Amino acid sequence: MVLPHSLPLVPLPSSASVGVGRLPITESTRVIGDSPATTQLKDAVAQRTGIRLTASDVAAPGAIALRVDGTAAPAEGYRLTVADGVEIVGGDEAGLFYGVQTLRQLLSEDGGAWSLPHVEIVDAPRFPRRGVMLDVTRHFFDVTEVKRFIDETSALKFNHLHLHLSDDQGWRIHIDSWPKLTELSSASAADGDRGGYYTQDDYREIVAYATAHHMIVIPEIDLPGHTHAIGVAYPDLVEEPVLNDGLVSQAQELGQPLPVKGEPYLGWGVGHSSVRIHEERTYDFVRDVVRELAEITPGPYIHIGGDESLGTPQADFDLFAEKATAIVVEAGKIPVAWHEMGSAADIATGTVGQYWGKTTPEGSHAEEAEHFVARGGALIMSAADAAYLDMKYTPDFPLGLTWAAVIDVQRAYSWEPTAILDVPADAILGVEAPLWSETTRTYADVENLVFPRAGALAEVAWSPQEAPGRSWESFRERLATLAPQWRQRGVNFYPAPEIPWAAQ
Ligand code: TNX
Repeated sequence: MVLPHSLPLVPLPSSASVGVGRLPITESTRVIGDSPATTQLKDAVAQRTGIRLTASDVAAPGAIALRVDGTAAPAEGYRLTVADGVEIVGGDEAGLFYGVQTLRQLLSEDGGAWSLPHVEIVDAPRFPRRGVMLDVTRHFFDVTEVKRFIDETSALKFNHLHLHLSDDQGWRIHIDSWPKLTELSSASAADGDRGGYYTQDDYREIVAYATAHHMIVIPEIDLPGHTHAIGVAYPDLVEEPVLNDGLVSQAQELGQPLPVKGEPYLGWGVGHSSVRIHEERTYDFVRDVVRELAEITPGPYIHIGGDESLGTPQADFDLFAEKATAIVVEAGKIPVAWHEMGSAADIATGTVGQYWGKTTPEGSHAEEAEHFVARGGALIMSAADAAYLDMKYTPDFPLGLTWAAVIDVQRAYSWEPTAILDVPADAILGVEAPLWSETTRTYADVENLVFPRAGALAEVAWSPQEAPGRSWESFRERLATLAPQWRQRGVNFYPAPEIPWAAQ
């Protein structure tokens, strides 16, 4: 018998049974259905096999039929049957899209002939939130690169894209009411590299592309710290830099400059900047930025930052957290904040916290994160020593940092998001894997850190713990089968030695 987990699938489906035969896919295979997923399927098959499938309105032998039926599968779920023909039934359009991603991974070639294994898959995600984050501030990635990131992460069934749009090194989204942000503060990036920014039309284009791939975009404006770039454009909004010991010694070690108010900051140091907490103009600014972002963001969330505000006095930080989250609620969106904002007693009800502490919490991290739940919110788990895509794979890996951990593929795979904090299981929305971009000077560098670990995190977020094959041994065999697909699509993945990579 062929075991379900021997299927070449990442993430692992909830259940699968495998038959013995195979269904050939040829020029004469027809595609039936009128969903946008039909075109996505045809494009994916053409890209992988060179075969351009044609549409048909009527049943045809061996055809691939796609449809949505809300009674056949839950939201984002699907059933995929391969026998004399193929049927994919999505619980909704997203489910159908995920069924297509599964079919893509199942295609294989033997002696020039393409086919699919006979199989019956019933699948749905474990967590509703499966996110990736791209830091476009420390280094900037243009619209084409962000679309590539969406292509490759949505193929792994990620459904949220968090864009870190502002930080000390640059401001990356045009705001009509505060035009100097992009005029004066977008050209810079870490290490003196080239910056850039998105016009609101660029941003809309990203959102539309993400939507077509069933990803919700979460824009982040990081406040009240990580705001040096705001002061390059509008000096009256920010305080003088506060130099902490860690910052000074890190700058010395790396040979990087220290922040100077009003001048672009090109180093990697954190925790030195803060907006002015007691100026009403600061809140005019936050209100305008949030309003403009809300207008171009169809998704329900706006991320307001909150991490590492080491230069902001605690009481001021808490006051800011309360005001800023209330502003997001007023703008009709759900606030998201890094877990530190959970220190604020009256953080807006329903705010979603993003936990970036370790898998064994340190200091006040757990308490802060748990406070979001006490305030009627929920949590996204981004444990830095497991889910951070910017950590090195090995101690001497050329890209990445090590402050949280060295994270090989097995470590990214082997953690349990519900086992970290003392909250009810349903308070955990899911997982987000962030890519911070201090060390990634090109998009090829980004791909090298993201792949293959995003595959591991996709499985943590999608696959039920009890599914047969939800184990490292099975995962490494299945992950190996993605190599030929990634190579064909030009994905610059790191061929980690833990994985028995397939030649083809
Ligand atoms: C911490 S974790 C940060 C970022 C850095 C990252 C580098 C968190 C919410 N903030 O500002 O880019 O470490 O790993």
